[in-house]
Amino acid sequence: MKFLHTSDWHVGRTIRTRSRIDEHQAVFAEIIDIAKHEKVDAVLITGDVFHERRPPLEAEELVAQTLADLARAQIPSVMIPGNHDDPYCLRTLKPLGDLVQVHVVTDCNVDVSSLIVPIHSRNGKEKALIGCLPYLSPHSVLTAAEGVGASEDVRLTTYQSKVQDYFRALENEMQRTDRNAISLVLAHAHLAECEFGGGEVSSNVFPINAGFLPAHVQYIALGHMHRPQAIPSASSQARYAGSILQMDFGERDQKKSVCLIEARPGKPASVTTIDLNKGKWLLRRLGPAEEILAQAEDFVDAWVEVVLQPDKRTLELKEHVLALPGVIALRFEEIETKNGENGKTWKWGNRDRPARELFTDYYRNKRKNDPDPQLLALFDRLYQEESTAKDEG
Ligand SMILES: [Mn+2]
Repeated sequence: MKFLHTSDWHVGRTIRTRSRIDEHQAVFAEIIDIAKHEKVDAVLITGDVFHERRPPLEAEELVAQTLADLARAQIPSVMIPGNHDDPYCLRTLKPLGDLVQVHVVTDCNVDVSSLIVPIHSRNGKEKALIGCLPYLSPHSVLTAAEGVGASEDVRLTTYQSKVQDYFRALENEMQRTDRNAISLVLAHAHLAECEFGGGEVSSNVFPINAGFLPAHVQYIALGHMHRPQAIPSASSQARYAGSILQMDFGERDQKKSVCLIEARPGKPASVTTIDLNKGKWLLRRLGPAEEILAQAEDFVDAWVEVVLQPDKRTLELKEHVLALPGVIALRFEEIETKNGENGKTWKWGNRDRPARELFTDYYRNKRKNDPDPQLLALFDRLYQEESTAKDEG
C-alpha cells in the first residue's frame, strides 16, 4: 500500500502580517496532484494543521476544501492535532469527515482502540492500521498533583514516562487488532535529538526521546520539526515530513517536501521524499542599498529580508528598498566598532545583546548611575512575562 505523509501545514500563518493563504492553496493543489498521481491509499497529516488555536475563517475553509478534494478523489486522509492546534477546532471536521473517510483523531481516550484507523487498499486485498497519537500537551498529561509544586525535572520525567506508556499501549493494541496488517503510527512530538529547523521552539513543548517510539511498526510519521528529516536513532523507520512552506526566515534554505511510503505487511517500508515547489521563497539579502535595488527582479516571487550595509546613500535609498515588491523586513548589518573612550567593543545594532544589558545601558545613560538590584529583578520578571506571552506555543 502507498501513503503520503505531510505535516505542519500551519494554515493561517502570516509572514510579517502578510497573508500566505494563496501560497497554501497552491501547495495543497500540488500535494493533491502528487497523491492522485501516486495513487496513494491515504494521506497522513501529522499535526499543526492550523497555525493558531482559533484560526481565521479563510484558513478553516481552505483546510475543509483540501480534505474534500482528497475525498472527492477517493483518497482517505488521517489527521491528528499538533501543539499549535486546538483539538476542539479539528473536531468540528469530524461529523462530516466520518462520512467521507476524512479520519480526524483528536482525543487520547482511555479506549486505545479509538486511536487506530483501519485503511483498506483500493483492491480490498490489503489492510493497514494507522495508530494515531494526537499531540500530548504537558497540561493534558500531568495531573494537577503532578504539575503543581513538582520540580521541572520531575514534571519532565513524569510526562515522558506517560508518553512512553501511550506509545506502548498503542503498539500493543495494533498488534492485538491485526498482527498481519501493515502498521503505521502518526505522532506530533519534539524529539530531543532532532534539529528544529524553524523559528518556533516553544518552552511549552516537552521533549521526548526516539527510544520511546514504537519499535515494531513499519513507519512512524512525525510532525513538529519544520526541517524534513529521518530519525536514524529510532528502532522503526521514522521521519519528520517537515512544513510545506518556508514558514519564516529561519527556514529560508530548506527545500520542502512530502514523504511517499510504500509498505507490504511484515516487510520494511520504502520511503522516498517528493519535493514541493509551490509557495514563495524566503530570501535574505545583504548589501548596500544600491546593490539591493539592482536585485529587484529576484524578489518578484519571494519574501525578502534585507540586511543593509550602511553607506553614504543609505538614507536616500532606504525607502526605495522598502518599497520593492517582496521586501517585508529591513534591518542594518551589525558592525563592530571600537568605542574610543574605554576601548570596549559595541555592536552596531543590538539584536544579540540580552535585554537586561540593554536596559542597564539605558538606565545608566538617563540616570548616570546603575539600576539597583530590586529594579533589575522587577525588569527581569516583567520581561519574562512579556516574552512568555509572545511565545508561539
Ligand atoms: Mn509546526
